[in-house]
Amino acid sequence: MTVHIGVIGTGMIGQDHIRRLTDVVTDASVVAVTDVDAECAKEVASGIGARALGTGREVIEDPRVDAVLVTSWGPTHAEYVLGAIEAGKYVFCEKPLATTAEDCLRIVDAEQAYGRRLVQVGFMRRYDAGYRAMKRVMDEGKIGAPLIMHCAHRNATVPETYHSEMATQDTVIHEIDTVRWLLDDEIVSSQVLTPRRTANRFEHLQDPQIMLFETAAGVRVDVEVFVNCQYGYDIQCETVGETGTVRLPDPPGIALRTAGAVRTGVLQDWKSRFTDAFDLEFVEWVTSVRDGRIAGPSAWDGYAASVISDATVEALHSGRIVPVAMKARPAFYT
Ligand code: NAD
Ligand code: ISE
Repeated sequence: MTVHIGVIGTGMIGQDHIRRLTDVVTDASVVAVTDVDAECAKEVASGIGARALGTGREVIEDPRVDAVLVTSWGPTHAEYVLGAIEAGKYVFCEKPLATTAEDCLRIVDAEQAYGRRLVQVGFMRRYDAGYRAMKRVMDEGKIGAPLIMHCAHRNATVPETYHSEMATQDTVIHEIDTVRWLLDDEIVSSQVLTPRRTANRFEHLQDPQIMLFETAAGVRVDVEVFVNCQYGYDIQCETVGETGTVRLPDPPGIALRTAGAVRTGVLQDWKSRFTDAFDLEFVEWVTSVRDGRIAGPSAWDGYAASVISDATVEALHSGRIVPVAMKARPAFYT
């Protein structure tokens, strides 16, 4: 059975996901798209033989659409995800699920009222081969109980529109989800340290930042976020356990030996670093929609990431350790 998908938001990642749904995933077909930039939507639609519709609501309500992909700007996500739930349709929403914890909770409540899972959130690192291998080793107890995690999230540069809060809301939100998933534990407090700022940044930005999380089990996690590191896109993660450590592998690359040196390239952006993860994320999502059994990152994971992100932004502003005020997880999401 082919899963017919409607896409809301045909910008950068929307176009990338449409390409993978068209060229990589079998049994999926993008049949309708929309964007507030109608010309862009038309152009994308004509490239794949889909219909360009006027609004997100029209896409959700289109009877040919089995499942909705939301890749518009963050503040518009909640309206579309809630609309899809109301229509009883599966919905994949790029991160963030919503830009406020309150809206995330409305989605969680609406999904529970509907009675089964419809929502998946785009935390694609859970589909990365390296992270999956790390999780396997940790789940098998090969390093004993986890005690400490060290993470780094480095981007080569960011535009002037990027502000200090986005280091958490847009960037470290991926580590927030990955840490919760790898440890199968909850983050209970957050602190932000602000080192000397790089000269290679726009004036308003605190860059780099160091985030310190504590989990319910007492694991301490440090995340360095450095979004103007200049040299490339670099994601690091290591767990220290009672009897060993496990580290995320670097992406494979050739080692070029020449002129008295060994050189290995560093990828330049998240798109190339996580291509395979994004591909697998959509292969698995389409299969789960076809089978009526959504299993990827849930609306609850979207809510949890949002609450932890809020605590971290508060910690940045206050300089204090901020407790995470999260509701109890409903049985629906266990
Ligand atoms: P973008 O600006 O390139 O594209 C967003 C598109 O949404 C634009 O074309 C815009 O016109 C359209 N849009 C805005 N409001 C709309 C509305 N109400 N209805 C329909 N269309 C609307 O942005 P992007 O980089 O593609 O990011 C989109 C989303 O994907 C963001 O939430 C972002 O955080 C997320 N994202 C996730 C990852 C990841 O690694 N998982 C990477 C990049 C972006
Ligand atoms: C971007 O929005 C993403 O989601 C990328 O995965 C992340 O690495 C980058 O820092 C964000 O800006």
